[in-house]
Amino acid sequence: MEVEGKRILVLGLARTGLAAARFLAARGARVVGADARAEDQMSQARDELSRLPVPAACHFGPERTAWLDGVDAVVPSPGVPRDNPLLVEAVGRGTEVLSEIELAARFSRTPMVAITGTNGKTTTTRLVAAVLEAAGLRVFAGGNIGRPLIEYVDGDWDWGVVEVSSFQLEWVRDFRPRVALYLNLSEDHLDRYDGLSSYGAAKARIFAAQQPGDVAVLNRDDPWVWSLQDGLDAQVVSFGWSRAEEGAFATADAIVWRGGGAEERFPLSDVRLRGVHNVENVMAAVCAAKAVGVEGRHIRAATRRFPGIEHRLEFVRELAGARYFNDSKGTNVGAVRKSLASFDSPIVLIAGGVDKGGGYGGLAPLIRERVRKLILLGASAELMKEALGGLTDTLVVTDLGEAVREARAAAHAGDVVLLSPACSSFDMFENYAERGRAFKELVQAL
Ligand code: UMA
Repeated sequence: MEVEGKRILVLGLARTGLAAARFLAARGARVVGADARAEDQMSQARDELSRLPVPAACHFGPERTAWLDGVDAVVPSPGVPRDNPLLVEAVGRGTEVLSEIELAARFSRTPMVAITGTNGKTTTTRLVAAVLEAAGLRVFAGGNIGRPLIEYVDGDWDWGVVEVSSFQLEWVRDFRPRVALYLNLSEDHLDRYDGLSSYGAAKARIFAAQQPGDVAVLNRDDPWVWSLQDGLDAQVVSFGWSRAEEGAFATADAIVWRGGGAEERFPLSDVRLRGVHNVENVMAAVCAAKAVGVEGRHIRAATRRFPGIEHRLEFVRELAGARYFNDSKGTNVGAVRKSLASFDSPIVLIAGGVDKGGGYGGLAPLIRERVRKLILLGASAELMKEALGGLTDTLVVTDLGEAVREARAAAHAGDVVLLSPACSSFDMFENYAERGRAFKELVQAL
């Protein structure tokens, strides 16, 4: 793709937009930056764009279609929905729209393992990167995980491991991961998609540009994901709980890999990650590592060392016999179900935040069975109370500090206190990481 001299509208000026603008300007594009937020909230972005080699024009506030005049292409941030008026207008005018992931793919020569799915993406991405590193490869882990993919295009890498969200995959065409993983699909982001199928289909674009010789890793136990197998050009490799002739499966004490007539075992006693969902993540990582050609001993070594990731079932401390866990990244019902299922002890659960529109009924059996007390906060508190309040002792609180104090009062020795919100954080925090850090500070201060 040639961008020199092209006028490119970068829509959304946070992490992705600023990284894309820097990348494009360094290649001689004339960047136009735009963000729906008011100018007085965007001084940092504006200053940064004014220092580019070719200083960018900027627009702030409510979108105006005139911003598209003379524009050759639009690069929207993941947070910009498809029905944004500028994107609708751009498509109508025949102006190319491409995500930052697509832009990176057009310039990058690094082979990539890409990972999508509703849950487990970050853990699997970090673990695959750790395994590849253990094998002596020069690897980056980027994308939805934090640093935009575009920032890695110029590096000297053997492999890239990229976490990709449905949002990032909405506008890809030539993004061709050599190994692509689709871990699972459950309800999430239904405030942006009109149903599970359109959300799942956005994620399935991870396979769109794959070719024979590439590898598609699918979860055999997820009917929606498994149904994709027939339409793929890549070689399908699968993981799941039941025995299989090819791919990965789990027994009571090991993950077994079968491929090319050979079999290898990875004892579960070597896996530090807790929870059944993490066995699935490790199975997926084994499939990816094998597709890259990594030897079993490196997989075992990296898995043994891998401690898990921050904000995902992260142990914080033990106090008066109760163990406190930060699961701020549990932002949807599917994730919280897996987290609740990971403990045998009674749980004091802190949940709530911004509702994503999928309903909370899926939590009911586990709440009834395992949750001693349910403490709700944030914009979704009343909705969650309606759906789940009758199943256990339930309390609505005004902030996270009160939630933590109430949880301490309710917890018995041997219990687990778990922040696992089933919602996003934007009503009270900048993001899930800030929420998780706030929780940890409050718990440490008890
Ligand atoms: N904006 C507009 N118009 C709109 C919508 C947003 O101008 O219609 C502007 C906002 O005012 C804001 C900017 O766009 O200034 C925000 O863009 P963004 O939300 O895409 O934020 P980034 O900082 O660029 O972060 C994005 C991902 N965010 C989302 O997908 C919402 C980050 O994933 C990702 O780490 C980052 O790119 C780097 O790749 C976060 C996330 O929540 C972790 N992801 C979701 C998830 O994991 O569930 C998908």
